[in-house]
Amino acid sequence: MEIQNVLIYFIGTAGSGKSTLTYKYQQWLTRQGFDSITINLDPGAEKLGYEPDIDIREWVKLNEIMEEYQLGPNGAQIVCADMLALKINEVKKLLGGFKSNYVLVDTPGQMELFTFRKASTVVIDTLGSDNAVLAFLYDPLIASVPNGFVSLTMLAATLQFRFNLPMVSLLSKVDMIGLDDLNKMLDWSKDIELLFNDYMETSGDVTDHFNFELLKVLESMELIKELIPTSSETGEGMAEIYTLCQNVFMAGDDLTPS
Ligand SMILES: Nc1nc2c(ncn2[C@@H]2O[C@H](COP(=O)(O)OP(=O)(O)O)[C@@H](O)[C@H]2O)c(=O)[nH]1
Ligand SMILES: [Mg+2]
Repeated sequence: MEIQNVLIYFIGTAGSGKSTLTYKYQQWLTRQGFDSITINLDPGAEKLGYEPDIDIREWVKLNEIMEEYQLGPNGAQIVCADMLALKINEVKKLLGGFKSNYVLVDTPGQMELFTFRKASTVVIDTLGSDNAVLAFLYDPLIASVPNGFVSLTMLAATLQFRFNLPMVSLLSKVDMIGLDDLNKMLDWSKDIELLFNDYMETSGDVTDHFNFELLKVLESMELIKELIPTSSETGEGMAEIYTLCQNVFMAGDDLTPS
């Protein structure tokens, strides 16, 4: 059975590896015989490292907005984030010209701009939310301590709350970390008691602000679930991303290349 225009939004904190993974996952899909296209939604991207098929910078560019409105980078980022919504119909028009199994969306470097501005809900609705999935990247440099891990999970919760879309959770850049750290994060993602105990051990007297019930709620919302280790450097995890997205949209049916 063939599906078309499934949208995967790669979302994560700045530097978590969204752009690199967008490109590497496209290369992986191509090798498997699947068509895919990439959309860059980051108006501030200076070097993407790949040529997106559709690029928001054609219409909205951070340095031009800074100049035109006499703004610093922070103010201009906000204007850009809102202008995404004004130009998204152009993106949609171009998208209509492609026939692809997968549309890989590389989101803005500063995640909070995409998460909190109303424009991003317009973007998601316009491009089509029926067949969209969020791929949330846990940056291992943040997630390797318990409070970093929990903070990222709460960010994921915020995304789920804002967009109400299915979400898959990936641990990115795993080639950069040691096996002990990797196993620790994977264990936390499967065992909230272990996460809680490690948190208590490392956080000393600030534990008043945190309790086990919160982790139970996050787990019951399916926000703490087994992380998929990925690396754009080694290619680890690409097949697993495919399988996860498959499960979201196809209830596990196999998808044969067109
Ligand atoms: N070693 C390694 N570096 C990575 C990986 N993914 C991204 N990077 C590097 O991390 C930095 C940030 O990546 P980028 O994709 O631009 O992150 P973004 O801000 O989330 O789009 C870049 O220098 C990348 O080369 C990975 O899987 N392994
Ligand atoms: Mg990027």
